[in-house]
Amino acid sequence: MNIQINQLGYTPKMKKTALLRGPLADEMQVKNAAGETVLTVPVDQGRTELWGDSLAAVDFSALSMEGTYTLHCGDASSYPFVVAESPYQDCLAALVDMLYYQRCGCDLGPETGVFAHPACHTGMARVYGTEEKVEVSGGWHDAGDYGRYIVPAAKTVADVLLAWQWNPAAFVQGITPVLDEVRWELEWMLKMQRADGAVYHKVTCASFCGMVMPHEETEALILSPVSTTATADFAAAMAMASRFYQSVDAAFAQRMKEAALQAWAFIADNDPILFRNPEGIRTGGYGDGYDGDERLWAAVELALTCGGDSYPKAAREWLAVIDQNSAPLGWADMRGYAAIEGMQLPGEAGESCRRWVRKEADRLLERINAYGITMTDYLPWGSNMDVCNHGMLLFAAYQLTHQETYRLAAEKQLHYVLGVNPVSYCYVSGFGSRPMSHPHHRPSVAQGVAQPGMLSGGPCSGLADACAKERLQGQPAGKCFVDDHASYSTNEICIYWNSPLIALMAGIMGA
Ligand code: 9MR
Ligand code: ZN
Repeated sequence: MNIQINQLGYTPKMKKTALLRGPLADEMQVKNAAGETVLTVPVDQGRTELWGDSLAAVDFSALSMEGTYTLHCGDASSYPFVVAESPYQDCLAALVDMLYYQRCGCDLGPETGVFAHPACHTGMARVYGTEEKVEVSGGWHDAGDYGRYIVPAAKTVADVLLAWQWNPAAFVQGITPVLDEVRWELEWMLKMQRADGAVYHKVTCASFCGMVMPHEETEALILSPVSTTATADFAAAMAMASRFYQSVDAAFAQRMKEAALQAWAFIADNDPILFRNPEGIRTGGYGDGYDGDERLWAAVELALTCGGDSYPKAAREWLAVIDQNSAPLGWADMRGYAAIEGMQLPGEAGESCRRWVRKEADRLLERINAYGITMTDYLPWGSNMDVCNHGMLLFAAYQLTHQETYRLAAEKQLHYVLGVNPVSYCYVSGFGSRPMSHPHHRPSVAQGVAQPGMLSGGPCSGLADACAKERLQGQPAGKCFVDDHASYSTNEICIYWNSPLIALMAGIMGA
């Protein structure tokens, strides 16, 4: 397609911009479902070159009547799209349901269609290097594999809770209410904590299994050693969640707060324990060379949850060191969570976090390219996560300042993942005119159909798998994507790629 639009559409009030490429006529027509032209807009002949495309942006915000439309310019046209009050509602519910589909240790029934399966990974897990067995069933499978890892779990939980905080009304119920779904993960995380407060980094088999359904992976489960990144992330996520569940189930909230304090006591007493796969374990590493940002995030959440003097002091000490830098939101760098959450802290700590969020958002604004995202030359593995993370930060800045520029930039991140990109995909399976359809995701491959509601990792300019190397040689960064399940570096799915999209979408739906 040579006219890119958000394939899920727009609300009547939203700014609407189509991205045109190739030879352009002087005008763009908006046609309704009956094929009648309802609006004609001039096309500015100025062009921007990006990723091998010569682009022109055309504003058709004057279209505000609800309906289904297509755009036309010379020979080029767009996929059909709607203008509607709630164009993202169903997609948001599906993105949350995806977490339910990823449940481990749970009988999935007919509500999941062909993805139904008996409870998986229910055996006891052995602590690496010992004969000790621990019961750690539950949680969500991380991604296209069936591992369960604490570090990305903490990011996922934080994103979904932020989404809920930003706009609870956005969540019409899908399979489960959103807070029940997050609790499924939190209950598993609690099982991953050792008696001394430390938290095991992950529970997986020794290696990734073949493309089979979850209950067919029956190799022994192994708990990998504890790390301070996992323990600090756990402390942060538990402290944060305990505030959200206070009014729902005070006893559960108290359990999480105590678990967070125990985890904090462990990291306070220990130097960094950084994770690397031990001998014989070949599943995802989520390795990270620095745990200061995880400690900072934990300090901020504990300050918010426990109040009093001691934790705010710890948070202030950390803030004094780190707030001069940028504030990314990832699985490896949690400074953005410290910054966004820390905006609620009293006094100078809160001030400094608010400055920090604005500074980060301004840094992102400066980098926005013609396709609307802030990464141009290099797109990392899971770049769609970064796009959504950036959207979240921009949205947080909008909430703080109510400046339109931030909201519009956040919307651009959403439009990009839903269709305004150089490969014309809606990167969410089951949605849009051209959905990503062949994810690197074991249940989808086993059943021969894509599970719905999953965000693809998206372009990875490093061409980090054989399929990508073979198919994408010489492609510009934004086009380094192949909708093939063999391409795990461009087309896997993850709980923590869905989660920032959940937050971004919910935020925008309420803005
Ligand atoms: O999301 C992770 C990405 O940032 C890394 O570059 C990549 C390679 O180490 O690993 C990704 O995480 C994978 C994890 O290790 C195992 N489950 C699937 C994850 C997504 O591909
Ligand atoms: Zn499982």
